[in-house]
Amino acid sequence: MNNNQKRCSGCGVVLQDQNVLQEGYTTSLENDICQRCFRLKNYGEYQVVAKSNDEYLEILKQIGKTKDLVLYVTDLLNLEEDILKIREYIQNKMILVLNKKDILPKSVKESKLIKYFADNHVHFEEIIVISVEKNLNIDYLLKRVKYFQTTKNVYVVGHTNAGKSTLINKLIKNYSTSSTQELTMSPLPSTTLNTITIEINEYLTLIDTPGLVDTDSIINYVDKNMLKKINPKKEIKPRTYQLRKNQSILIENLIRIDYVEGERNSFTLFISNDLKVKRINPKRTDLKSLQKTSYEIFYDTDLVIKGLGFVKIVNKGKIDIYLNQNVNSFTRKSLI
Ligand SMILES: Nc1nc2c(ncn2[C@@H]2O[C@H](COP(=O)(O)OP(=O)(O)OP(=O)(O)O)[C@@H](O)[C@H]2O)c(=O)[nH]1
Ligand SMILES: [Mg+2]
Repeated sequence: MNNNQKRCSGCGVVLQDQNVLQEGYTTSLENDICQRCFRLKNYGEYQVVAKSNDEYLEILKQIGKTKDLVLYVTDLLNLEEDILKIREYIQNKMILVLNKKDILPKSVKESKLIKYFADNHVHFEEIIVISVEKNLNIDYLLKRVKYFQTTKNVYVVGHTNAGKSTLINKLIKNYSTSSTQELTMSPLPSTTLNTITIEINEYLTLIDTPGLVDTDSIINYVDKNMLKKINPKKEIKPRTYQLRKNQSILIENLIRIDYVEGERNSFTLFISNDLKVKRINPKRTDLKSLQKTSYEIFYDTDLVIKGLGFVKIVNKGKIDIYLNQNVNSFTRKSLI
């Protein structure tokens, strides 16, 4: 990248005034942000950008060459299947930041979430549960950043939509002495398009990054209205369904879960309250044309649907799930 080129202060893309259809377009190079960020900030109007992960992996490799502290931000509702994957690229000192605590039920204890990862033998300097939205543990996070940082620079990495830019904006607002910059945030994937350097103060510079794109997340395959519904804005009220063998539930017109084998079982949905869920007669063929995946469930298992949330299943049994073929689902030991 040519560093002489002016970059958008919202998403990091190189600004250009030549081609409306290309990234970084602005009507005038006098502007500080691109047209896409302007529209997002002012009208909540989104324009999806397809981003390849190759560029991001290159960014991660560059970070890996430094000795700088890294904050790995993840969204608690949408934890990755393999939290250590990012470690393949960066061996730096790393703090795992579990964001969006506010959308999990209040009854879920921070200590339980931390223990879940500690028990899985993942190595981080520390695991910290936060909510940028509710300003939960942000002071503590900054204290620990100061403790572990090796140079002025601290990188913020993670999957797209985890809340990296939102976190940095909060840190600017709470602590910055020099910056009034505002990064662009949105419920869409790939909001941030390039690394952005923000000097918080004399001792701390944060570097925002675009985030790994999850092409297997449901958010890539729904329309804007559904995207708004999927993205929880409030604390999730878990919904429990007691199912017997051969009973089924539908989540909107997106997902069908059939309980095919086992004793009476409890299915608790941790998904946005705005999503409609209903029991259907299993003889109905709704969504049966979608791709089917079968799972054998053991005790206390979460069925995770990428980008949507998870279903906690208490007893053992067999289930079939029908969903868009591009969307990944997997099971894990129950988080809650
Ligand atoms: N409920 C809740 N939502 C949050 C929190 N932090 C961020 N969000 C939301 O999560 C979405 C993604 O936030 P961003 O800051 O754009 O995420 P990002 O990691 O920078 O995403 P990319 O730039 O696309 O990689 C936005 O809709 C935010 O409002 C939080 O603590 N709680
Ligand atoms: Mg961002």
